[in-house]
Amino acid sequence: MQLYGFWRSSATFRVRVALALKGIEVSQTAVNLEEGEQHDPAFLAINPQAALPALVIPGLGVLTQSSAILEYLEETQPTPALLPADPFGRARVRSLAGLMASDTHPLVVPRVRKYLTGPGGNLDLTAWRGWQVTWLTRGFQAMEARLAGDPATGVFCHGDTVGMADICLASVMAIARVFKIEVADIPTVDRIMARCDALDAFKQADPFKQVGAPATA
Ligand SMILES: N[C@@H](CCC(=O)N[C@@H](CS)C(=O)NCC(=O)O)C(=O)O
Repeated sequence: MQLYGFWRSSATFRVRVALALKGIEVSQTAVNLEEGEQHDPAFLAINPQAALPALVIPGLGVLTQSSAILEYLEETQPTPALLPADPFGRARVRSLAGLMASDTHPLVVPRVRKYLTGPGGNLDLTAWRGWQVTWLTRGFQAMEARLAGDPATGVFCHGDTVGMADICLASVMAIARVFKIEVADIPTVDRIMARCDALDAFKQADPFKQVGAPATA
């Protein structure tokens, strides 16, 4: 399989972690979002949405959208499981994952920055920073409120096994760290992040360890 990604792409981070947890090896190709390579005709032929990640599966085709890719990996290689066995637990994990990957991350992607700092919004860099801080903070605070005090929360977001919700939480934290944005008073999130940070799969997916990343944070 061939994974198209970028060092600081949060959505690609999710796929990298899932692949590593499941022990699946892929070749990786960098598409430089800073230089607009997602709009190159060669990449648009792979993903007309001009977004990362894209996973090319030989003999089958291209998968885009990190959540669809995670679900595909889960179905084709069920162990270790990234979703719990019971339907309510699975829905809870998908809901937490969606809070991060569907409702928080899309607000800070390059195309939104480009639109809001361009004629669409005329934000200067300070105002853009305020936008990033606002939406990342609200996302993490909502996650904290969901996780804290819920008996279903354990060492990780759902029980004591790492899963899809942890991957999505860590993927948004990864870009918050790249942007150097810290959110205070989210102790449950911080506790779970410390457990994720200690796992090899998350260490390997660290944006700063990817090809093309700057040497230091
Ligand atoms: N919902 C998509 C998000 C895809 C997405 O927006 N990816 C970002 C990188 S994390 C991207 O390629 N952005 C390009 C742009 O905004 O121009 C997913 O989870 O795969």
